Amino acid sequence: MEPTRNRLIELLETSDYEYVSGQFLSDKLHISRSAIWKHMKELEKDGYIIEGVPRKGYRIVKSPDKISANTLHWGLKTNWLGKNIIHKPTTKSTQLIAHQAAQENAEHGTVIIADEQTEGKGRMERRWHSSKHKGIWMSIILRPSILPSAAPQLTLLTATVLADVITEQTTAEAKIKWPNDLLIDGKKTAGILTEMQAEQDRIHYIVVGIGLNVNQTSDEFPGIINDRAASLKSATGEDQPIVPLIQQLLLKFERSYDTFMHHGFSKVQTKWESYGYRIGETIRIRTNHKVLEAAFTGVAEDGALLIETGEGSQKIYSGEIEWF
Ligand code: BTX
Repeated sequence: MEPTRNRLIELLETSDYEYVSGQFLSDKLHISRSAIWKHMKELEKDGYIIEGVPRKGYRIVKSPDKISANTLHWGLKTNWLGKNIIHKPTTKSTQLIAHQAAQENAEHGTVIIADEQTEGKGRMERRWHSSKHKGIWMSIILRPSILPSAAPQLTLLTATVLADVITEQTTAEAKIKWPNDLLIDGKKTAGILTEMQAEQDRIHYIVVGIGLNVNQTSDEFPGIINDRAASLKSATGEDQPIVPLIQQLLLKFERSYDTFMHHGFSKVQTKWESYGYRIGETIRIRTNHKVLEAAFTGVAEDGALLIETGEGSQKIYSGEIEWF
């Protein structure tokens, strides 16, 4: 990110669409007025519409709905998340870049985001379709001082953040299907991939990958997932501006993460359960050695699925669930 340009955007933003004089900007930024003008031209390349009026100054008329480190920083209200943003127009997978950056000591809260991924990753080597400009494809680097065994809690936390953002920013109703599918009207709208580098009792870093379908129309998904996938647009019929959505997601994530680090998991757990898909219903679970029929009652601290059978409460860590 260009620090001067970012500061320039901040100064223009605090003026709340009023004109800011070239002299004021040049005093604040310690650069000449012609340098200010050059920065304005660069911002226009980023998609900003800027009005410059002699003797009045400059004002931002419209900020672009195009992802870049600048557009994301403008109006981002977080304290630590996304202070460092790496934006790629196209990449294989933001997870790969995040791992590389984390190994090169990228700071806690670094965000890697792409317009398009050519080899987006799901869990267990599955693919995640990430078409150009149609969704939020991003990875967050975190360095929490928690035990590796608590890492699944962060995945559950991320799911609740996504559910909150979808519910608050759109007319759609989000549900979380265990473990981490975000559904709208029963169709997968977002996925989360959490990966970490850790020793037995210490996490070096965690990469939380978030894929959220935003502006695909229902016929834009590949054939095999067409009837099982949704986007915010396909669910609501409305185009969603992507930059404010990312900013909201980052802000909510930061708040929820801070609460989690200071006060523990219980809030996340309650929230997860309030969004839980078919919670309270009877499910059939096929594990390695048996098939169980039980009531799905919630999630445990370690991310396990909680069920209630005739013999009491049980935790399930992996298995195929059939919903009736
Ligand atoms: P998952 O394993 O739960 O879901 C993958 C499955 O979901 C696929 O096998 C396919 O059936 C279906 N699917 C694939 N693409 C989509 C899509 N766009 N919408 C709905 N369903 C789909 C979920 O894995 C974890 C996804 C994380 C994606 C993020 S994007 C940023 C980061 N970078 C990266 O490479 N992955 C993460």
